Amino acid sequence: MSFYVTTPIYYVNAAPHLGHAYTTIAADVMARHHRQRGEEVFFLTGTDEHGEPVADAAHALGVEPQELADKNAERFRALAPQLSASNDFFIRTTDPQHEAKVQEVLGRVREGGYVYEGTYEGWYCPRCADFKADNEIEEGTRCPIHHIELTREQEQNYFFALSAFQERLEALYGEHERFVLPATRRNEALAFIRSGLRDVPLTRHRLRWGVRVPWDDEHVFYVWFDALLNYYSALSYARDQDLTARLWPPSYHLIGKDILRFHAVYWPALLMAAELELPEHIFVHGFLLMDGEKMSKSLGNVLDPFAVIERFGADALRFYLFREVPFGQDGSVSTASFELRYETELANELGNLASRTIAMLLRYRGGEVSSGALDESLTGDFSGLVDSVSELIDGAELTLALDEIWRRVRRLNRYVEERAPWVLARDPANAQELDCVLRTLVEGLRSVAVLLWPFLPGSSERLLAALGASELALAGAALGAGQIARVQALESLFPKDTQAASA
Ligand code: ME8
Repeated sequence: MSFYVTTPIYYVNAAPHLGHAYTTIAADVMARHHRQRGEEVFFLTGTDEHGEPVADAAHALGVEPQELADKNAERFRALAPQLSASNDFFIRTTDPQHEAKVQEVLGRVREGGYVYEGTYEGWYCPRCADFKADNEIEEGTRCPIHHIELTREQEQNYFFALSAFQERLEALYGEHERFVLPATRRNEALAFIRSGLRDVPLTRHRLRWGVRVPWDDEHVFYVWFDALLNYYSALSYARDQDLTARLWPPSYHLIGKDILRFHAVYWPALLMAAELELPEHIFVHGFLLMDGEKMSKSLGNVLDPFAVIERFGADALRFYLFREVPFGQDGSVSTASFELRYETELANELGNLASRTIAMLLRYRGGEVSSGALDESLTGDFSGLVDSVSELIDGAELTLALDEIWRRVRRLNRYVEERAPWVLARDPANAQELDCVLRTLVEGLRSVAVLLWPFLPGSSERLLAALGASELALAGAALGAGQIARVQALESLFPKDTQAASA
């Protein structure tokens, strides 16, 4: 079994921000979960460095595009480890191996008869690097996404015969209900296809900053075709050996809703033209809305991922984003709601559960955990949990998966209150019962920690180390599958005094 997941490659025209962090974390959660299943996983992210978005930004700064690309690509590369993202490779579209692969594949598309010369005339947004159809234009001939004025382009181009794939794309959507997820995005893409596909420019004549077209020196490839092919090219040079046969096609492309058409329409058509297998799923998430209506005292009013990580750690950011905004939908994020969730959920619910459980075992049993059966009043509430979390993550339902686990964190907290070990500890006649309660509790804690690892990798590892149970495999995640012998003291997982955390 292999699992290949990608993020979009990000434009290097500006610095990384929370939106980029969001998709990268989502891909990381999926990658980590599949590694826990023992699958061969490949997680790809990187930067999109050609085309007008970058050339124009460099021009405005008075530097060469390559210089801007080099500088900002490093910032994106550095973002991944800051987020605790475990990507297997970081691709840059200025990598010579990528450029050669783009030339090879698009040369093949031309040989297949899907490329012809023509004149493009129409509206173009240089920030999207996108040709806009008349019905996509905002009032005042503006871009519906960037709200800047569109330019009128007329140039001699090579075209990609997208319209030749009309029927095959409709058939693809008919046969593979879950090719694009969620269903609302699938319907949107299908409606676009059904409205009638027009051929699109494959090359640009005026622009110099791009991959050279091998059959015509005057042209570079249109940046979107160059960019999309990163998902394919990376496998051929990320390692010493070519991984394509082992890992192609991708299991999941994760993207934001802004780039749906490129991925859900152009990309499968291009792959069909190149006779390559299609990805299994494209999951389209919503937008994080950063209006920050409510201001937090310590973080200001814009949720800056770097500030959050520095003060609260990457885990807290990872958790917050998937708790706060249902993955797949748009949703607002703010520093105030971040701090609220940190305190009420991470610190009070999970952090306290861990510290109380360990503290009671240390106080009443010198850290030793007895062996024997678990308390059936709790085990029933955990049955089927591992499978349901796996199923949800299979469908990229990250918020629902996290919610399933979190309901068990809350269940464990209620269990502590129900069984009140501190009351049991007063009477030696209850020793057996106390042993059973503590054993059940610590095993429940282990189970949720293993399941939470994709979301909270650092905290889960610390917690599991304190439980002397560092095994992360999902096969051993179920409540009752483990046997903890003794626990060790654990420093607060989510300190409320975050100055201390960052010190
Ligand atoms: O489009 N909320 O790059 P890009 C959620 N280079 N996600 C967001 C977001 C927000 N507010 N803002 C950005 C490009 N994103 C192309 C992609 S792929 C072959 C080429 C995330 O730097 C989201 O994943 O504009 C979105 O699709 C992506 O960043 C756009 O990044």
